[in-house]
This record gives sequence, C-alpha cells and structure tokens, in this order.
Amino acid sequence: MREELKKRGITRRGVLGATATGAVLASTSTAALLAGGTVPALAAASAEVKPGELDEYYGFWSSGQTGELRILGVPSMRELMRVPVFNRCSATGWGHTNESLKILTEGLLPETKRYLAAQGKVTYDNGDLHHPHMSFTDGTYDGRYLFMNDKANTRVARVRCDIMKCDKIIEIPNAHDIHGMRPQKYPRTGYVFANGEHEAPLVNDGQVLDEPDKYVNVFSAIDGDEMKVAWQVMVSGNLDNTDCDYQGKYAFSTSYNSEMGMTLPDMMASEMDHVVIFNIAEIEKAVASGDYTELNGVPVVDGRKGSNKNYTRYVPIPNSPHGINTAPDKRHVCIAGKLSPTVSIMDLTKVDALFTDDADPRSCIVGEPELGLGPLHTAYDGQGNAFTTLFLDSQVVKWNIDKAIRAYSGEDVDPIISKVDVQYQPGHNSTSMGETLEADGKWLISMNKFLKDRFLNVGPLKPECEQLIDISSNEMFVAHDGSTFAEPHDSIVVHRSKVNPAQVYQRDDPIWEEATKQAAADGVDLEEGAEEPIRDGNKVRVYMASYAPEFSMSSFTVKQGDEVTIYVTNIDDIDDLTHGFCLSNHNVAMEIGPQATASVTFVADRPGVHWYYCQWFCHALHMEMRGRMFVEPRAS
Ligand code: CUK
Ligand code: CUA
Repeated sequence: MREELKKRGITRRGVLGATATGAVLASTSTAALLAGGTVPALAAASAEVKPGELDEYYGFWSSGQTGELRILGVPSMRELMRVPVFNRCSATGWGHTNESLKILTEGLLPETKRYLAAQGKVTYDNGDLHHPHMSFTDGTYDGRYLFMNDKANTRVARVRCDIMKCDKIIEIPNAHDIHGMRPQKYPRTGYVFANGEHEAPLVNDGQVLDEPDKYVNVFSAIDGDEMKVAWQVMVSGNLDNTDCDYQGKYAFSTSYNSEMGMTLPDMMASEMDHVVIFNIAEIEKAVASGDYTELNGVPVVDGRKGSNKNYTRYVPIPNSPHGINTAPDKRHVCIAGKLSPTVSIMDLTKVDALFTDDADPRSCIVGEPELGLGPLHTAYDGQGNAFTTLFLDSQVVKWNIDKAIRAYSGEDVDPIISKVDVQYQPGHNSTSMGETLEADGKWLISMNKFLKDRFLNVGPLKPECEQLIDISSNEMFVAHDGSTFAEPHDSIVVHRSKVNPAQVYQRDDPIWEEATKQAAADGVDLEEGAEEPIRDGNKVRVYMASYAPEFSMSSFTVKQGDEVTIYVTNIDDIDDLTHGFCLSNHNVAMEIGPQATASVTFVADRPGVHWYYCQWFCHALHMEMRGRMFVEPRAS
C-alpha cells in the first residue's frame, strides 16, 4: 500500500506540472526580477508598532485543528487573545464550565447526543476551524459577530464581538463536514452560507453504503441572528469554498469533485469542475411554495445538476477550483484554479442571464489569466488589483482585474504586476478590510503551510509561517514573519474602528442566565454569595463571590458522593481584574472575568481536605486567594 501511495503521489505532481508548464516559466522570470535585498528594511519600518502603541487593525485568525479563534494585532502580528470555540481550554474552563457546556451541547443533533453518550461524553472535544468571518451591514464589517465553521464535526459557531466569547454553536443536519463559510454581505448578515464538503446519502442511516451515485452534497443557509438553519440545497459535486455578492442576490461555491469520485484518480479525472451559483430569491420562493423535502426540521431544496429549476446554475471551471472571493468592485468574483494555473473571473452582471435566458453558463466568465502554479485564494486592494496565493510556486502574485479581462478578449496586455516569494506554500491570504467595500490596500497576510528553515527548529512538528506583506506599492515586501501553532487557514484584517469590545461584563449578561435563575430559586444574591453550601438531596450548591484577593468562602464542607456545583461571581469591576477558580486534583478550573459569573459541577468523591485557589494572578496577595473544601467520608 505504501509503495502504491508513493507512486500515486508522483502521478499527482505529474498532473500539476502538465497543466501548467507555461506558467512556471512566466512566474520564475518575474520572481527573479523582484529578488532584491535593500527594500525589505524600508517595509519593516512601516510594520513597526512600538511598545505601548496600538495596532491599527484586528486580525481574526482561525486555528484549524486547534479548534479556537485567535485575535492578533496587525501590523505587529502580536497574538492578543485565544477564544476557545470547538476545543477544550484549560485556562478558561471552556468545555467544562456549565455555561460553556450549555453552548457546546444545546445545538447538537439528537443522533450526536446518543453517539456521544455511548462514549461517556456530552460534547465533541475537537474541532477544525477554517474560516472566521465578521457579520456585515451594507457591504462592510459591523462589529456584531464573528462566524466560523468546524469541518471536523459539521458545526458553525458564533462569537460575540462585545465580549469576544462564543455564544452559539449549532451542528448542521443533513450536511457533512462544513468547510467553506461566509456571511451575507448585503443588506446585512442575515444568512451565513456554509458548504458541506463531503458527500453522503441524504438519509445517512446505513441503508445506503457504497453506492456513491446515491450520495449528495448539501449547501446550507443559516440564519445568523437565530443561529438556526433556514434552508438547504442539494447539489452535485463536493462543495469547497463559498462567497456571495454585494447585491444580496447570489451565493456561490467552488466544487472540486464534480466527478463524485471516491478515490484520488477518480476525483481528478475530468478537466473541468464547476462553481455552483445559488439564486437566493428563487430558493426562498421554493421554500415558501413548498418545493422541498423536509429533513431533520430543515427544508431541503433540490438544486442538483439537471434538476432544471432556477435554484442553481453550474459554471464549468478548470480542474479542482478552490478559493472563491468577491471583489470590492461589487462586480467580479475570482475563482482560483488550484490544479489549473488560472484564476477564472466571473462577472456578476452576466449571471442574471444564466437564470432568465438560459444563457451558456460559461458566458459569465470574462477572464481567465494564467498566474502561476497552484492558485488557492485571492484578496483585493480596492484599487482594481487582486492578490492570489500560488501554493506550488510559493509566491503571492499581484495582478490587475481589468487587464486580465482585456487580455481574455484578445488585447495584448499582461495582467501580472508583480510577484513576491513567501516561505513557503501559501494557502489563504487576506488584505486589510479586503473582503469588504472598504478594502484599503495596505497589508496582506500570506498564510503559509510550510515553514522548513524559516525559524529555529523545534522538532519534527513545525509552526506555521504567516507573513505580513506591504502592498501599498506595486512591489510587495515581506515586512514580518509570524509563527503560529496548528494550523490557521484563513484570517480577516479588520480596522479597529469597527470593533469595540467591553472592558468588563454587564451583570445581566445572558451567558450566566441559568446561574441567575438557580440563585434566585435558592434565595441567594450571586454578588453576595451564600454563607453555607445549599443542600438539595445529594446536590450541593456553593455560591461564592470573589474580590481581590479573597473568595467570600474560605472553606465549605460537603459529603463524599455529593454532586457539587460551585458558582463564582467576580465582583471586581475594574478592567483586567480576572479571577480564576481551580480546585486541585478535581479537574476543575475556570476563568471569571470582572463582573462575570461562572459555574462548574463535579462529584466530590475524594474524602479529605482539598484546596481551591485563584489561578489568575490578580493581586499582590494572589497566592493567598485560596480556601479549603472538606469532604466528609461516606459512612461505611
Ligand atoms: S481552505 Cu485551507 S487553504 Cu479550508 Cu479555506 Cu484554502
Ligand atoms: Cu484572584 Cu488571583
């Protein structure tokens, strides 16, 4: 098997090489021209953010298989925060506190709950977060929410930008492995569009197994306010990445396996794959008029190839397109070829005719420049230029959209402006405000998959290398190398004027709604805490306030076998005064932000004296911020 796989690997490179020989020559010569040593120093100065100075942009980063969202400052590339979402976090207690478990479990499908219970679990512990994107109003970021996908366990999550914490996670029924995901840009978000990447039987209960012709792929539109699937569309071919227009009419997804192949050679067999265009108004009409099948509570509309309805159109695109990005000119959409050295430019003003006049689907393609090997994703500067990552060439290419369109119609113009080497093998790129109408053409992030020799060697597992590139002139310069742990795919760079998080929590935040209700039922004020544990059969509730450097209870007593819930309310109300609660040797630890309440439940099954302590360094007497839990042994 090993030998066989190796042989196939060679075949794959053969395929890539064969489709793209011309582009190799073009790209190497441009790269040679641009290899110069003096300019990077200039660029580095513009990226410098001195100690105490604030960055101009927030960078919101995915973390791939780590499962969290990360916040960076751009251009300094300083990592500012990690927001746990699909992972388990030791510091904050995410995945362990009652408040986080509510969010992590309430959106799971009944079938998943059954499966997890059989594993002795209540939620998934892992996630694969690829695409974080902010909510839009009128074509630009509005600072309300960030949405993100989980490819590993078919989920979509939302993070509140006022506190930068996840408040909703839903598992998407009928679809498999949510990959591409983008919020609606206009008039507002609205919908969050999400691609199910892997095909499967629509009712996946074991009746159909190895019969790929009965598999389908499912595109979902999620209501981002309610965090609920509004409708789904069955399509032909895998769904990879997705984006939508600035008019609120269409969403579109790349599809890399129109063959519906189950093996590598089968998936790459045909020269052309496609982009699926979703006609939002027509699909909404189908839902209103009942032209759908309801499955797991969701209306599923049939938009497969040959269904001949006005719900979808399939535009042929060269082999295995990957990234799809709408330009801030509101008109063009770039589709990166991946195995083809081309980027296909779709003109949105020509898409109506595909639906109304049954025009040839390819008639909306108005340009297809050869840019280099392995184009994956495209970003924009708002001045008519595009930046495409070239995975195989390890470069980012800057090119002009208008020139590419003119070249396609026969004019003798070269759309390529310049190329910059990146280290190495870039996937996504993002530009400052580049996926909005306010693209400002200052910075580009190249998110590189391979590090090799770029940083000190830390063993066989290397960090990723994320490079900040100055794009304010035609020649691009790498201004900063950033390292990150596994494995960011995508990022957005948001001007700081769009985001305004709170310094402390509001006491009426819905996150600890259940704690507030339980405390009221127990006659306890969360901010005061209780003098003694409150017993309710073998359930014991302990209410504490924390105020640096003390917990309101310096000890409490329970009985072995009691199910204990500890509620801690941090009544400090100044910024950055976070406390923690860690009960040693009990697998219990959590963050309690200023003015927040957090709770955790466990079974006190270890007789003896156990210390709890604050694990956030909060005061000169932080070490003294501790107390004892006495567990009386079960009477034998
Ligand atoms: S995908 Cu990773 S490089 Cu998941 Cu957006 Cu293209
Ligand atoms: Cu409170 Cu340390």
